[in-house]
Amino acid sequence: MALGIPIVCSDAHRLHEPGGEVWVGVRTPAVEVPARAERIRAAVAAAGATAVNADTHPDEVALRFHDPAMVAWLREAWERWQRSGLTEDPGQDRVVPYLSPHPGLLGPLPAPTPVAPAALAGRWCFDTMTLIGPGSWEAARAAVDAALTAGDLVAAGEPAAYALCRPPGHHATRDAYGGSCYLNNAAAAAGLLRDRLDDPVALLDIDAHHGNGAQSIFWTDPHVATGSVHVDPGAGWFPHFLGFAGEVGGGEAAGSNLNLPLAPGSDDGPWLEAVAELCDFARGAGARGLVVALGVDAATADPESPLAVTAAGYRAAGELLGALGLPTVVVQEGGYDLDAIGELVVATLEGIDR
Ligand code: SP5
Ligand code: ZN
Repeated sequence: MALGIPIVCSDAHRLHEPGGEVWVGVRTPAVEVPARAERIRAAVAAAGATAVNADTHPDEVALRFHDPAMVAWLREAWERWQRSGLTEDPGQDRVVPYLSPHPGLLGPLPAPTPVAPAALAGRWCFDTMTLIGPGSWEAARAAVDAALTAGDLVAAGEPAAYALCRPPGHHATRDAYGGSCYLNNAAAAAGLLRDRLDDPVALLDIDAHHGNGAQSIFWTDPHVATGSVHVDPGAGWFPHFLGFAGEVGGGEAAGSNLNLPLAPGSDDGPWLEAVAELCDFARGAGARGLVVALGVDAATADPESPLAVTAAGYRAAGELLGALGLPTVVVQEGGYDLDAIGELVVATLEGIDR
């Protein structure tokens, strides 16, 4: 039977060619490449999904969860980088930071906005792996449109919709980008559902890495319950500084964030127990709508994580999430094993669609 969940895409993702990632000072090949979205798109099309083009949404809706100064930087970064001559001397063809306003550097002083593009990159980017090139902004902005278009479909009565977002978004916070993410696509979808359906909504992140962006954006927001299952940052995994079980949300939203870190090597058993716990958490929060941040990098052969989830595991996760019976927007996050990601996404969506 054909996959009944519509898939929202934008060809603008192709404009974003990270061109590499700087890891421990070495420029290594990019893993967040255009072929990812092309492979997923081919697989969902083969599964019979109806494709919908992303509609442009106004900035007030698409960028509401981000600091306007960071957005201004993302929009202008490539142009300013080029104009400052850095592409010629020293010959860096992507925007990369070289220093950051480390809390230990600033002490009690606020971070001023620097003028040098290389310093601005460090002001807004929290790692060295998230490069900006000529079409990165257009692609990142279009990825938010894809998430919002999927949200529109669900708000209009579609039981579930899938946004094939690229670049991904779940590591982007209100005022920092990183982890191959620039704008938080899933947060935008959660904001739309929160406005158009009844409160509260749940945002559950099953990417192999902690969904630090939504955790941070909704930290004190009791209307969006956030949960994430991921490889334990305490065992040495990205994002290293966040994703621990003790992070539960703040202020009147205390208890509205749930982190479920797993040991490296965890397979379907513990991972699905954690997904079931996330579903119980969403039920307990009284969620009326659901956003799933779907990274398929927890899969066993993925080069970016040590989790060992199978395609059957992803299908079962889809069934658990679908059994919540909530209007659901699925947003693509990570997943880097090009030969597997199409099948993994289809398995998850078929599980939800059951
Ligand atoms: C969206 C998403 O899944 N972002 C994940 C970013 C995590 N990247 C961590 C990379 C750590 C270094 N890996 C070595 C790769 C060398 N190219
Ligand atoms: Zn990931």
